[in-house]
Amino acid sequence: MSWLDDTDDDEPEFDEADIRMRPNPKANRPRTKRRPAHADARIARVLGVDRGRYTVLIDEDGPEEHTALATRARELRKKPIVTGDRARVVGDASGDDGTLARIVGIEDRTSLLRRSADDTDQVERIIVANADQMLIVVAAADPEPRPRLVDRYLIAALDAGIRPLLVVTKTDLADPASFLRHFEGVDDLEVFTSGHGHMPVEEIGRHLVGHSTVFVGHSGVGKSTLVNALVPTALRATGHVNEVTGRGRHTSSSTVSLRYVGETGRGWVIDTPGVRSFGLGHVDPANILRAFSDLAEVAEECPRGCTHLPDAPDCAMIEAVAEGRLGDRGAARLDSLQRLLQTFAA
Ligand SMILES: Nc1nc2c(ncn2[C@@H]2O[C@H](COP(=O)(O)OP(=O)(O)OP(=O)(O)O)[C@@H](O)[C@H]2O)c(=O)[nH]1
Ligand SMILES: [Mg+2]
Ligand SMILES: [Zn+2]
Repeated sequence: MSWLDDTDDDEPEFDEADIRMRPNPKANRPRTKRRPAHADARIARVLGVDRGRYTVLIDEDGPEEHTALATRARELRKKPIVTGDRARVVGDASGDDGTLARIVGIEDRTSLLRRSADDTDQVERIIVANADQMLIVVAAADPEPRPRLVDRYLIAALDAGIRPLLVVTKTDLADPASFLRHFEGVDDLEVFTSGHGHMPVEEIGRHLVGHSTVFVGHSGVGKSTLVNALVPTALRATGHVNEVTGRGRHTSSSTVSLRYVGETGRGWVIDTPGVRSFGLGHVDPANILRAFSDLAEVAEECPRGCTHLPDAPDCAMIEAVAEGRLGDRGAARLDSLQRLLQTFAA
C-alpha cells in the first residue's frame, strides 16, 4: 500500500547494543541505580528525532538556552518520544561535542497527532505532541489537490483537539477557487493562498504567534518552502542539528520543530515529511461529522442513530442534497462524508 512509501521518521527499533558500544561511560551504569525519581531532571523540548537520538532544547527561553543531543533511558522501553514532547532529561545536557544526555520521562501531553497505516489498522504513528494548530498544506496543482486527504486531516485535527488551518500553495500554477469550494462551509477554517512571488508570510505568521503549529500535507506541496519563508533561520538551525547527527540537510526526511519569531511574538512551527495517505484507524467515528460542519447542522434533523449512508432511511442530509438545499457542492460533500463513514462502518 502507498503508505509504505512514506518518508516517515518513525522511531527506529531502539537497539540497546548500540548504546553499550558507544564510548559513553554512563551507558554502562547499572540501571537499577538510576530508577529513582530523577529529582535532578530538567524539562526540555524535543525538537527532532533521528535514529534514536533526540535533539532537545534545554532552558527554553532562559539565559542558557541551547540544544543538546539525548538518548532515551532504557526504563522508558518503547514508549514513543516525538517532536514537541516535553522531556525530562538527566546527565550531560551541556550540548558539547560528543555528549549525550538521557531522557528519563515525558511530561503529560496536551495533544497528540496520530495517524494509522490505514483505516482499519490500530497501529498508529505519532506525528507530533503538544501541537495546538495544524496547517494543512495543499497545492493548487503539482501535485493535484485532493479534497479527501484534506478531509482526513481535518478529522484528525478535530479528533486530537487541534485547530486546523488551510493553505493552498502554487496558486501561480492553477486557480484554487474550485478546490476551495469544497471547504466553504467548514466552520472557522482559516484559509490562505500562496504562490511564487506572493507568499502570505505575515498573514500566516500572525497565526503562529503563541502557538505550536504542525505543517502537514502530501509530499511536494511546499511545506518546507513555507517554513523557510516563515523561519529564515530554518536552514541554519537544521544545519546545526544535522551537523551533530551527521545526516544531510533534508528538513523533510524527519519531523523538526523550528522557532517562529514574528514582530508580535514567537511560536513553534513543525515541518513534517509528506505523506500519501492518512489513516484514521485511531479516530473516534463521532468526530468525523465534526469535520463536515457544513453538513452537521442538517444532520441534527436525522432520525436517531442515522448512519447517513446512501441506504439510510429518512436521512436529512440525503434529503437536503436531493432538494438542492446544500448548494452545488452539497452532493460532493455528502459523498466525501459517506465514504469516510463507510470506512468506519465496515
Ligand atoms: N510554482 C510553485 N512552486 C512551489 C511553490 N511552493 C513550493 N514550490 C515548489 O515545490 C517543490 C516542493 O516544495 P517543498 O517545500 O520541498 O515541498 P514539501 O511539502 O516540503 O515536500 P516534502 O518535504 O517532500 O513533504 C519545490 O520545488 C518548491 O520550489 C509555489 O507556491 N509555486
Ligand atoms: Mg519538506
Ligand atoms: Zn443522516
